[in-house]
Amino acid sequence: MITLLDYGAGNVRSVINAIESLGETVKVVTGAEDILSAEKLVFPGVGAFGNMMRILREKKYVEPLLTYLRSDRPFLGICLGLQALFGYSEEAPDIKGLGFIPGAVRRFAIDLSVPHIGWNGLNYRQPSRIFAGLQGSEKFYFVHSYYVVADDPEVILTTTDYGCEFVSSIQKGNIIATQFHPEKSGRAGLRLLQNFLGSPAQPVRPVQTSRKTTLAKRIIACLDVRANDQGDLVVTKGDQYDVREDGNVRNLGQPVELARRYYQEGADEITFLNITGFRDFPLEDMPMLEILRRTSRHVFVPLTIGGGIRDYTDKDGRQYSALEVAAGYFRSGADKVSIGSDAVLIAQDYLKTGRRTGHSAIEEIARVYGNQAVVVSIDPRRVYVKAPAEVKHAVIETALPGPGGERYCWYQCTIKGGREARDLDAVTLARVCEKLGAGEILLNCIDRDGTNLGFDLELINAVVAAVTIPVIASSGAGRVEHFYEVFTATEAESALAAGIFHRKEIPIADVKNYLADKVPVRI
Ligand code: 1PR
Repeated sequence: MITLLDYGAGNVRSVINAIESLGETVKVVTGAEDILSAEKLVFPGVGAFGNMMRILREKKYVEPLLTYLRSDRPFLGICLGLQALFGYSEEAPDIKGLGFIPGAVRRFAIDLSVPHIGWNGLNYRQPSRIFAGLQGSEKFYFVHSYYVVADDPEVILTTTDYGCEFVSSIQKGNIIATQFHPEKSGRAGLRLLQNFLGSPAQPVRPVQTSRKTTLAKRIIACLDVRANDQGDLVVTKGDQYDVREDGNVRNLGQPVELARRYYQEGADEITFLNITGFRDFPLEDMPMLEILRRTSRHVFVPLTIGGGIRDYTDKDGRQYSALEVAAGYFRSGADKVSIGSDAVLIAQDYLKTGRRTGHSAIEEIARVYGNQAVVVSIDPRRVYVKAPAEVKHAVIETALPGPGGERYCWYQCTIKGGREARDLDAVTLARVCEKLGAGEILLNCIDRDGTNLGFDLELINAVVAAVTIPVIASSGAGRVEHFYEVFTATEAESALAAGIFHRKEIPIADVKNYLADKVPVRI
């Protein structure tokens, strides 16, 4: 029996699913006595340091936790569950951590995108029983803006390189904690988790294959989901967002089965977009929540869900906040939520006043679940102009002139799945959303969607240059070379595709194998 400390702010579903998939049962802590009587305690922290410590204090978990840690019974902290062990964090300087491990938690001050999101390797500093069966070259999933600095080098188990070398796991007796998420790190993560859960094995130190670790470029499979005319929820795919063929919604498969297939084929992440979410109320859309629940039982890479994340008033006048909608998704197994239409409206409001309200969906979800949990999905379309001065938007000079020979264009944001164009450009939207707390940009392109012509590199470069958060390049992938192109001609951290995977034109493994000796990928 594994005891799991859920303080109510994060997605513990994926950790429970991963532990259960290894044949263990999980008891979730409901009171301090559960911590004190635990035999093996797992603490998956999610969200923000200050909020976490505040809740731990309110629930009177701090002392029992310290008692448990001092007794040296097996403990596995994950992500914020590692940071909680330290006394001080730059994320919340006024709020004390547990102070069990001397040191501090610092924010990345580097030249690369922050948060550090994605699959990175480990430099093994010491042997540990949790490394049994690992080769040394495996990558694990990270998502964080802060890292721990341990005063005592003896506790450092692994480090990882990302702009600097930081501590990615620690061990002190039976207390182990990782900055990465084993429950989201595919087979390698499950192995590590199994090593923790099982009876203690001989400590091993895997052989390292390279001197420094590298963050892999991520390949993301995207599943656009909606009900077809018969009312079944299907994975569909549009051509420039038109998902109908001969009047019917294209049906390219079942969401849960496809997600599982992509996980097995090596997808680094899976994104579900409820593409009619803007007109339905997602919390009433039980099938979508059920899809997430079922998927997260078998898929151990990050899951993002988008569609309909906004404030909502139901027919009886009851109001739901976007945060409540997001919470429903997180509880069902999502790791990140993606906000589309509402992000455009939020940004337009912000630009009108120049002030944050503190209550937008982006701000509220980021505050509770952390910036890394908030993706903003942008659906832009090219608009050509003869000269930059014609519009007040971010205009680029394009190598692909318009129908009238125009040499300039801007990217107009749309809402409701491309149905409504707004007076806002994609570059400004990305910039404002970063300011409000978004952790990642999912950058679609309506002109390229479903065309197989390759990614719109000009759009991607313009947005990447405007923000410091990671950008997912999306729309237009048709050949393996397009992935190479997007990773070498732009600084996009990941590339998302849909049609070529659904139609089995190019398996994910072929994309990875093609890239393997050219750009860092997770094999
Ligand atoms: O506005 O917050 O409710 O969110 C709705 C979400 O649904 C948005 O993220 C929006 O992008 C998405 N969406 C809405 N309508 C459509 C449509 O296709 N009619 N899908 C749609 C957008 C997602 C793309 C696609 C890539 C790759 N499609 O990410 O997967 O273009 O396709 P490809 O590789 O086949 O070219 P809200």
